[in-house]
Amino acid sequence: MPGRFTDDDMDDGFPDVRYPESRVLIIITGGTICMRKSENGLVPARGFLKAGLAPRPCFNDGSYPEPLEIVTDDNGTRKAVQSLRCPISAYERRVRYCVHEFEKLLDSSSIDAAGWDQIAKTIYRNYQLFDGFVILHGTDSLAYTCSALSFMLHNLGKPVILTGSQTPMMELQNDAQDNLLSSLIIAGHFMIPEVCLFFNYRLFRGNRTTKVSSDDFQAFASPNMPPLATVSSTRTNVQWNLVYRPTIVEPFNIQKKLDTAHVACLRIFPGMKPEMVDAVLRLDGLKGLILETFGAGNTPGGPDSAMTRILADAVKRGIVIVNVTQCLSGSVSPLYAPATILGRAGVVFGQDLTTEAALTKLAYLLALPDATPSEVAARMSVSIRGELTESTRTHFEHPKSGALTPELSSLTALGYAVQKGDLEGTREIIRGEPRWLLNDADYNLNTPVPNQGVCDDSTTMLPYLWHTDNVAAGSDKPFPRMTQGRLGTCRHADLLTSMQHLAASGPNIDILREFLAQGASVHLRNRLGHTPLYMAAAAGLKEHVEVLKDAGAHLHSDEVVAAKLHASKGDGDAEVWAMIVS
Ligand code: ASN
Repeated sequence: MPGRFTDDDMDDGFPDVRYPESRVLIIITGGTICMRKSENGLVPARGFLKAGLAPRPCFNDGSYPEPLEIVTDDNGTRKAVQSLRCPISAYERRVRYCVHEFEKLLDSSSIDAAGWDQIAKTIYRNYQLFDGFVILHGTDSLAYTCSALSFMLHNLGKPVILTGSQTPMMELQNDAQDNLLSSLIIAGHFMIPEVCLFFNYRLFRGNRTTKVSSDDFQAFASPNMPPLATVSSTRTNVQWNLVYRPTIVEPFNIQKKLDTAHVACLRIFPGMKPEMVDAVLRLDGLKGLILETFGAGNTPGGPDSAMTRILADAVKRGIVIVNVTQCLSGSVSPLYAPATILGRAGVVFGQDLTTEAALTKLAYLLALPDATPSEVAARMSVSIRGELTESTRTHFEHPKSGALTPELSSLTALGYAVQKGDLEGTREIIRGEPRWLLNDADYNLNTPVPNQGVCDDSTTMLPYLWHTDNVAAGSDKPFPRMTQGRLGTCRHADLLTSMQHLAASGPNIDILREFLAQGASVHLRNRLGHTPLYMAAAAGLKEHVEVLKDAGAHLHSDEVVAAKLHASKGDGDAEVWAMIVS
């Protein structure tokens, strides 16, 4: 029965595989979504889980599962908190979640760098316990917080979705319920390793957003980049080819303490006195300025004007000045003389950065240890988290021609090469557009969980991968379960998941490294709930385990019990099991 554990499952701590379960932590910082009326107007109120979520059937299937543990401080102190489960989704998966409310809930107009640290630290402490994170936040400064977090969270491998609402959850007609429910479902179903903003049926890359309405339900826009996903009545459509993935083989980490105290933002207007700009640039301790210019990056005055001299002098004094446009969409560029002159004066072209992204990026870069003005300036005009469009960069785009199509046969060949340990063969298949292959493989999937119960894990997946190959080669069936498979019963998502798992337990460690370097997720789990790390340990592959751990892999909470059991019973390679449970 859905929601129950079978006897078999209870042995190893894994839930009923027919309905895999994801765990999501909801972090509440405040905002209209959790507000109630007071004599001073709307103010954020505590007790959101009990008052706002538990009474609503879409957030509570009535099963009242065991409490979940969350980590509350840097010493690793754990606290058990009530958890709730959403009903089974259209993807035949359940999302179980719990809530962490900040001590002091804010109207987001009061958030600052300390608040961003608090959010980043909460994610960091609880990273290994949850599959994804949803952050409830007011809309006023939401685009700033999304941008700041996108830079602060290094090598993020899991979804972090910020949302809020224009109307409190407690109002009869509200946008709070849909925004939160969709965010929860996306965080619990789709491995989008980005800081995202969800609002009004659209999921955006957070650092591309800006608030465009103070009262419409459509409060946010991402003028220079299409949404990462849209939610319609029947499905969530993820644009996998747009999803940004870290490709540095390092674990998740955070950078705290953005330097918002030494940056400023100034909007140019017709007739603005140069002295005014000079006064800002001479503020005590100022290290960086975002200059909001006209159109494609223009300011009043020519090469010999007072304005240009003031800006050039400030750059010489070590102040990083970044040119962004006042327009809602488009980029700054040296198209017109005024912008070209600014560039010659040392003002950095911020391309199509939003002001929110430019300001928080500058505060982030200035806070990095040993940041020099020239290094900060150089990094401001290149993308570090997909926050701007680099004119020369094309690798997020869908290939036009000449590249491998994501057909099942190609994936089968890839699976064969991975399994054989054929690094050159693997490279050959993914050559040219490596990221695209991984991205586009799941671009077509959109469904991370198969409906059919045929593909149980990567071991049973293997026959599917080998099936076409063997049929083509006219050879015998190498796997006993091969005949169970019919091509087409597995979705591409299973195949993609399978690739990572095959690489994690395959013979050639360099293939695993290659996959990681191309942005493959170490957190994707197969239908039995197993991570690549678990599969590598089960195969007794010490070096693979080390590489995966270096890339930030960890056991899912569901796997810990089983892994400890294997370690204590001395199953397989006890030393390798011990490496992942310690
Ligand atoms: N003032 C509120 C806030 O930003 C606005 C909202 O959330 N809709 O906290």
